[in-house]
Amino acid sequence: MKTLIIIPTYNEAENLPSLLHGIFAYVPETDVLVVDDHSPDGTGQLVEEMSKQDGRIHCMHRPGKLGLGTAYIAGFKYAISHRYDAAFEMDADFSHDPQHLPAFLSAIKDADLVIGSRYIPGGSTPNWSLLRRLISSSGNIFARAVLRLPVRDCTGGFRCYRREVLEAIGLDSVQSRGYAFQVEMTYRVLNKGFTVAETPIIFVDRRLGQSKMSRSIVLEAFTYVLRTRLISLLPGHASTRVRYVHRILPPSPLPPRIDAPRPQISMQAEREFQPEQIAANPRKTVPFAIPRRPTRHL
Ligand SMILES: Nc1nc2c(ncn2[C@@H]2O[C@H](COP(=O)(O)OP(=O)(O)O)[C@@H](O)[C@H]2O)c(=O)[nH]1
Ligand SMILES: [Mg+2]
Repeated sequence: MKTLIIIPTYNEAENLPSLLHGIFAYVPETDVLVVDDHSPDGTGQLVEEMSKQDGRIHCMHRPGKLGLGTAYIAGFKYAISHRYDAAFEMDADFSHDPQHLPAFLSAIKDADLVIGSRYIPGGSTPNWSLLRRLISSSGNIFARAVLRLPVRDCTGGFRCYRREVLEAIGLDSVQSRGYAFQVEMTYRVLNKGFTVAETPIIFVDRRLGQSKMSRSIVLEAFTYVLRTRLISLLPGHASTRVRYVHRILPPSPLPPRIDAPRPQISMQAEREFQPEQIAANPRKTVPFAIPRRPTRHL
């Protein structure tokens, strides 16, 4: 199965080299597409340089910060036009642990969309504050109840879609950008009658860099859910509702942990980290080798 992992980035230069190392350590056969929104910290140049050294790494540059939702749409269109069989959504900040990737790849053989779920047995959010846990879980309960979705984690952004799904759901009319984007995609996929499976993930908070979560993103999700429910009550809509196909998968054994070497920058250098330095010499920030694709013996 030809697979693409789409990673939207905005100021993730600190995370990306070790994340790519982790991804290729667990799933060496996949390709990666980084969709960078002209990050001021030089993430785009860094990935550009890495892509010259490794054919599995691809980069899409956009002129400015255009939002997570549109970054994924651009990535999905790339996956469709390059005939990938499946495409992942994955964050750059290590909240989505590459160790879970093999479980997704095995689950996508029997499902059209696999969602990494924090809210099923085996899933968790171990280092979240009580407040963040409350916002996320109540948001999920609200979306599930109002839109009548069977999916436990409909805001989660660690996912794998089959290409046929991306081709069928009308990517051009997707409007949402933040957490609402994940809810909207889930709703569209289920309403087209595709099979959705949830696999448990342990979601850890970002180690480096800053979250781009904001109050307006939470508000967008709230209004999307209400608006969509109201529209579904209009005459003509109820009849289009299909039977949802949804499965909750048990935790599968994780592969042995492979620790990615951290970039060898001292605390001092990290504090004085200058974006221009990356732009001038990106290779300096990649002090370790990325695992190679295994040689095929035909
Ligand atoms: N291309 C692009 N990536 C973004 C944008 N906003 C956030 N991201 C990336 O989306 C992922 C999730 O964002 P993050 O800040 O971790 O959100 P949080 O996990 O909800 O706190 C990270 O890889 C970010 O770099 C954006 O406007 N454009
Ligand atoms: Mg994050």
